[in-house]
Amino acid sequence: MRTVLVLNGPNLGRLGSREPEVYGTQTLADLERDCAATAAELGLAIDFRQTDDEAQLLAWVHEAADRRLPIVLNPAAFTHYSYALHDALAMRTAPLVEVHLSNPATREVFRHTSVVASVADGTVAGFGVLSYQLALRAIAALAEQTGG
Ligand code: CA2
Repeated sequence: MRTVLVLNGPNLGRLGSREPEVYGTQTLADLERDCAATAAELGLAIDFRQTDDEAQLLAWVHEAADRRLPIVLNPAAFTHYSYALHDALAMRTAPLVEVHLSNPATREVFRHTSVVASVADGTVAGFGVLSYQLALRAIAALAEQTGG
């Protein structure tokens, strides 16, 4: 069964504790369960991870490149300024979908820039937990197209 890395950046471990009007009421553990259920429907397995550490996130992106694993990535605030993350993702060897719970385009101006978007196959934003489900569907379709 194809494994998809579902990677989550800084502060997402705090989901469900604050700003429910922006990020919803689900915790990260709820989100992981939801992604696992969607992945199972699609015949995929997920490896779901979260870190507040940029170096750790880069190491996981390198691991994905070495293992040819597709990625669903919520880079959180790194989205907006991490050129190191951009460069690491540019070395990817399998599909990549950027995902956001909120719609950054409707929020503060600093969130309107993504340094990840240009190296991703696509972006899903603004649908809460559904953003992750749609991203997994996109990964399944891309993996099928590319024979992966
Ligand atoms: O909408 C998203 O998924 C974001 O990637 C979330 C990031 C934000 O910096 C991006 O602009 C958009 C922030 C995640 C912070 O997570 C929190 C979780 C619980 C309470 C407060 C923040």
